[in-house]
Amino acid sequence: MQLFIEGEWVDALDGVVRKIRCPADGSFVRSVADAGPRDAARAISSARASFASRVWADRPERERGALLLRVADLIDRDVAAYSMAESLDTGKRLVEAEYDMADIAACFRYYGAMAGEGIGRVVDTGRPDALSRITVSPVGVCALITPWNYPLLQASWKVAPALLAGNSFVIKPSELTPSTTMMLMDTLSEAGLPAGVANLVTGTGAGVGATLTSHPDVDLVSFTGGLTTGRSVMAAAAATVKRVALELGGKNPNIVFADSDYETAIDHALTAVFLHSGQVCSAGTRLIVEESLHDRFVADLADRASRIRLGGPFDDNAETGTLISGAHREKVAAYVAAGIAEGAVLVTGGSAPAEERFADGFFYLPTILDGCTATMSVITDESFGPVLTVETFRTEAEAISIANDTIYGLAGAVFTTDSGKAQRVAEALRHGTVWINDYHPYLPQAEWGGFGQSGNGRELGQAGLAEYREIKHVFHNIDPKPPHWFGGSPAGSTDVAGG
Ligand code: TXE
Repeated sequence: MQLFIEGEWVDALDGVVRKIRCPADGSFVRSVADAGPRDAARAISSARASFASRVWADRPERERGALLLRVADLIDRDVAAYSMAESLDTGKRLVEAEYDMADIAACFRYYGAMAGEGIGRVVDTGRPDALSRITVSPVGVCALITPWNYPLLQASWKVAPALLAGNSFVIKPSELTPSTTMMLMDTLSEAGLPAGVANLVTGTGAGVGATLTSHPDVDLVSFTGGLTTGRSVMAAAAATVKRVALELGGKNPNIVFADSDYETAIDHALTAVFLHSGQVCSAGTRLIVEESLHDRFVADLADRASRIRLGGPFDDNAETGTLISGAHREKVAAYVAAGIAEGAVLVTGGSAPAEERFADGFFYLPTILDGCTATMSVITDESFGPVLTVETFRTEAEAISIANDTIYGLAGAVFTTDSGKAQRVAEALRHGTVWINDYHPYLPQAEWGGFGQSGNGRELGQAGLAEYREIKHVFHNIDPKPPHWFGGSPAGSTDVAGG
C-alpha cells in the first residue's frame, strides 16, 4: 500500500487497496495502493524539490552514467526475483521475463556507457569577436507512464535516459503490473541515487495519471500505452505545453513475397504475431502475403498456430501465455467477432481454450482470420491479442500500399530473397522500424518509435536521450562594444546589433 516518495516508502494519502492477481490463474500476488491526486501531487513536489536542489542534475554526467551501470549489475544480481515478479504480474512465461530482464540491464548499460558523449558542441559564429556553443540541460521533472505488457522494459527505456540526462521523475506503472517498477525504486536507491530524484505512485489513469499529465510542475510526459489514452495525455499536457513523447502501438504489416525462404517466413510469421499472445506493440498482426503463395502459406500457418501450447508462467511445456485481464480478452474476442461479421473467414482459434486447466486464467487461442480487407475494424484497430489477419497482394506496389494503409506506423517486416526488392519496400514503408527477413529484434542503440498515430518522439538510441534534454545556445561576445542600434549614438557611429 506504499508509494515511493522522497526516497522512502510512504503510505498513500488517498485511494483504495488493489489486489494484484496473476492473470494466468487468478492467484494473489500482492496488494498495492490505487492512490489519488494528492499522492501524485506529493510525488511531483518531491521530484520538483530534488530537481531544484540540483543534487542530481549537477552531478557530472559520467557519475550519472556510472550509477546506471551499477543499476544494470544489480538487476543482473536480482534477476531471479525480478523475473518471478514480472511473470506473476503479467502471466508471461518465466523464460520470457528472464529475456526481458537481460534487455533491461542492457538498456541501463547502453545509456550508462553513453555518459559524457555528445553533451554539446561549438558553433561557428562567423565573427572573430564571439564564441558560440550549444549545451544540453535536463528538462526537469518527468512523468513516466508505462503499460502492462512489458512493465519494467518500458520503464527502463524511460528511466535510464531520463536519469542520464539529469532529470528527476515520477513513474506510474500500469495499475495491473506495478511490482517490478516498485522493485526498481529500491535498486536505484541501492545504486546510490539521491532521495527525491526517483518517485513512484501506483494507481489508475483517472486516479493519478491525470494529475501527472496536467500538473504545472511536470515538464515532460513520456507515455506508452493505447492510442485513445495517448490522445488524452497529449490534450492534458497541452495546457502547460509539456514536452510529450508517446508510444501508442501499431497495426504492423508483415509482407511475405512468394520468393521468400518458405520455412523462415512461416516461422517468423508465427512469432511476429503470437509472441506474448500478441500483446506486443510491434506485433506483426497483418500478414500481407503474395497471392500465389497464399493458400499453402495460410494452411501451414493455421496448422502450426493450432498446435501452439498455452500455459502459465512456470509451465515448461508452454510456448505462450495468457492475456492480461478478462476485460482485455473480451475486447480481443469482440474484434474477432466483428471481423467475422464483416466477412473475414475464421481459419483457426477464435475462442478461449476449452480445457478446464485454463478456466482461472484469461487465455485465448491463437487465431487466424483470412480474407480480410482494409476497412474491417480488426484490420484498422489494434486488438492487442493473438489475432492474425490475412490480406493478399499481386504486385510490389500493391503490397506497399496495403502495408501503409493505416493510421499507425510503428513497425513492419518484409520477407523476400530479392535484396533489391527488400530495400525498395523497406524504404517505402511508413513505419518506424522495418525488419528484412526477420521479426522483432530491437537494439538499445537503435531508435524505436512510430510514424503517424503510433506516437511522437523516439525511445532508445541517441534520440531516446535527446527527448530528456533541453538544448541551449550560449553566445559569448568576447570583445563587447555598444551596438548603437538606437538613437543617441555618438555622431558617425554605424555599429548595429546582430539579429
Ligand atoms: O492501456 P492504457 P490499456 C494498447 C492496446 C490495448 C489498449 C488499451 O491496444 O488494448 O492500448 O490498453 C495509464 N492519463 N496498448 O487500457 O489505458 C494506465 O494506468 C494518464 C498498447 O491497458 O493506455 C497505464 O499506466 N495515464 C501499448 C498506461 O496509461 C493514463 C501497451 C497505459 O494504459 C490515463 C498497452 C490517463 N488519462 C496497451 N489513462 C503499447 N504501445 O505497447 C490510463 N493511463
